[in-house]
Amino acid sequence: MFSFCAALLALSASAEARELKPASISASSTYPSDANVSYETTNLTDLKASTVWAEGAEGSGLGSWLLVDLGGEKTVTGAKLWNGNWYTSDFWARHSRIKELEVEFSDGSVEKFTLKDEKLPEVVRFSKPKKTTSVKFKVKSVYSGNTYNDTCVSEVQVFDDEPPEYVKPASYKASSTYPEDADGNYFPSNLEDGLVDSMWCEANKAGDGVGEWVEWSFPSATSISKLKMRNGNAFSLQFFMKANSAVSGTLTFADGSTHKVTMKPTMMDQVIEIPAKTTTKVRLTFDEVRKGKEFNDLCISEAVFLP
Ligand SMILES: [Ca+2]
Ligand SMILES: [Ca+2]
Repeated sequence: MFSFCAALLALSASAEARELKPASISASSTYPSDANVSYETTNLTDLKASTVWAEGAEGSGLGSWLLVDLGGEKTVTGAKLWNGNWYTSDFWARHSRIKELEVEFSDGSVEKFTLKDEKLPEVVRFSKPKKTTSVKFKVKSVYSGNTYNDTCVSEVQVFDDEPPEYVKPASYKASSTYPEDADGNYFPSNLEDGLVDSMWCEANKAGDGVGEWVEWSFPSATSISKLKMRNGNAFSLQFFMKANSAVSGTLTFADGSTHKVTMKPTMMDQVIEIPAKTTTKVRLTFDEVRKGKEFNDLCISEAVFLP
């Protein structure tokens, strides 16, 4: 649908914990960048699954590692890895992915995981909350790429033992969802992965997104008072201008009451205050959209409700 790699997630296990912002990430080696593509470790936390780190060692990089410096002692409970090269589904198959992963903490203790060979973000949960100043991810074995030897990781998140800042939905519904393509999927769960190049897009060919909706269902009645979102296709300004974005909508709560919201025409984070409401679900129906220059589909990159 878009001529870039949207990074995309299916409904998958997510850590019920809060994401930590690493101070820095270093690596045992990094594949040399060329004029067009960088493989630097900064790509691991740039909120884009379509940018990747690749190891620069001989062969498939066994023993290569990534060291996430937490900038002080933190209690970590798990991590989420976008394993492999998520630039496109084709590139994902071309490059090697981590199979056996060793996680080492700053006290030298180690936990071992075997990752799945699937283009899905994968959560690894540590056996118990661990106090550490760093988390080292070490490649013990790989699933070989069909074209290249180099092992890639596209994005990394590390979690602590606090609840997430947003109300985590139990499930989503949508009026329509754009079909998966070479760039990935457009499921509503992309609204809460923290990434700007994964999004929900509607699939109504006749319309521009007006009347389309997304519904968040919470595990129990929960108080919400803010909608935090990244409007449109937030991959880049260029792509933001190409696809439709939301201008206004109506929130409908479990009791049938409604509240109108207005969204700013920006791909940056925005927080929309709403009257505090305790509800088991909320539906956002789009009333007005801003037309893109190239695709007549409404996309939203991130949208979560805050207490
Ligand atoms: Ca990235
Ligand atoms: Ca997203």
